[in-house]
Amino acid sequence: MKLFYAPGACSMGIHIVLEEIGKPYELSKLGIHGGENYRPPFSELNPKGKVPTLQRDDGSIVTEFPVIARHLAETNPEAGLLPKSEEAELRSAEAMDYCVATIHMQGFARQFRPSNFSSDEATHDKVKAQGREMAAKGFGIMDKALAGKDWVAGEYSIADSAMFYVAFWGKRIGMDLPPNVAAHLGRMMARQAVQRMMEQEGLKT
Ligand SMILES: N[C@@H](CCC(=O)N[C@@H](CS)C(=O)NCC(=O)O)C(=O)O
Repeated sequence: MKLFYAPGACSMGIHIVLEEIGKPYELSKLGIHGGENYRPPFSELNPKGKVPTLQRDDGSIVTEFPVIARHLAETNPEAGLLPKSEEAELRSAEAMDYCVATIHMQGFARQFRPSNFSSDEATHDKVKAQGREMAAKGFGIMDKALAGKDWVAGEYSIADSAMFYVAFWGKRIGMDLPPNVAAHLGRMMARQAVQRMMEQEGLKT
């Protein structure tokens, strides 16, 4: 099993899942800012040019954060990364999808890569501001979902890794995280799997 990642990118969440599972795996670092992800050999493995990318032991490739996270949790049931009740599993999937597809891909993507949303450079500040607003709204929604809970779905699950990376980004760019989201980030930072991921990716809090 090999994870293609970029330090501090959304692949952090899958890196955490692999550390929680605790079985041996390889890491392969990609320079996504220099475009290594769009050049061979990586582009031949994953033409989408994105991290996280998981290469399984038979050489096959799995992409898309929620799909990789779910696949790892399902194939390693002893790690207990999927909630036991059907309702909690539904809430875990719902939260993970919202963190990845909305908070990340709509909110943060506008802030980090405004040129993907508008080719007119004059509008980029506006695009970034709109992205910040979307991410803030997303944190507000997740704050309510986390009320009275330690973890997104009640018990710890793969959704917490997705919540972690968007909140980590929010803090890093100076956004005010609402209290339940900030407390969740603190709980995640205290987990050994997260600390190992941070150390391996060379990240500081
Ligand atoms: N839909 C993908 C999104 C992955 C994604 O956007 N990854 C970013 C890093 S956070 C990336 O690889 N960016 C490189 C690029 O777009 O050039 C997923 O869920 O895995």
